[in-house]
Amino acid sequence: MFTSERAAIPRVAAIHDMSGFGRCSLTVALPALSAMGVQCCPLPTAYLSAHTAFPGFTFLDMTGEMIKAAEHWKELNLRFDALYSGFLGGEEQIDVVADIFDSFREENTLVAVDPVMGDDGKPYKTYTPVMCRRMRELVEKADLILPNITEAAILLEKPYDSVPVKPEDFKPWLEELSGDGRRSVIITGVRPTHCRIGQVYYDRANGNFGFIERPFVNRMFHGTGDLYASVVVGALVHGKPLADSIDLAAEFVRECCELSFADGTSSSEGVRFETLLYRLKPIINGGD
Ligand code: PXL
Repeated sequence: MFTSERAAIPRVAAIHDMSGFGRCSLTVALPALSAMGVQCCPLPTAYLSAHTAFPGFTFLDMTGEMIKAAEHWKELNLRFDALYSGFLGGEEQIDVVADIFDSFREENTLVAVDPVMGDDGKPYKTYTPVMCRRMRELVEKADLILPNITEAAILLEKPYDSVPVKPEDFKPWLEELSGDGRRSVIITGVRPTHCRIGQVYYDRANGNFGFIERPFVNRMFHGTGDLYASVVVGALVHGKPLADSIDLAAEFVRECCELSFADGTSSSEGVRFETLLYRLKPIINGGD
């Protein structure tokens, strides 16, 4: 008979879509977390032939299977160090994911919500206004959220053209998104100048606000937010502080973007991270 104790290595439930082509969501979360020495248990929200930026993508909603899989995980008494959600397949999945958080959360479980909804000031094709509004229910349950600037504006119901440029001007946004300091917040895609890109953050563990930046590689690649969030979650479940986890993820994503830009990978294909995956584990083992 199978009994589930805490795993020997950190274990993460990853609740995202599986897109067959375009390197995003589970196709980046799985390899990144595995490379970091973290067991990643996927709970697919939808299967798409390719992500939503490809015209004609197929879409299979997995809500029914998610409910059954979560019930089975409960019967197995599975325990997770982190519950990590991303792109959802439809409105009722907000309730399904909220229930999963409620039933699997333990005292030291990290609930990380990447409130995937859109980019460049626009929601993704499958996201309805109701889904975007209800994403706040998941945010309320999170210990950490990682919106990009578009998603931060949607969550705060602010127009996209009111997104700050200067990192210090994000402080009220971070404060509001943190729910009075209850959760940590990382806002990605902050562009203080057109040749820099970074993340502003609030760390609830110590009350710190910060900004971590890198040179901007001159192309936006799909799925970099998913890769970035996965590395942050992987570092956090290894016990790294938030600021160090952000720095590690920023550096890894920058390297992937640089390589992909140099070899002419198109923005919709996502970054060519495969050849650089080996870098994740030594960074973790190296401590700082
Ligand atoms: O990277 C975010 C994302 C995740 N999943 C799907 C997407 C996108 C962005 O376009 O289409 C299916």
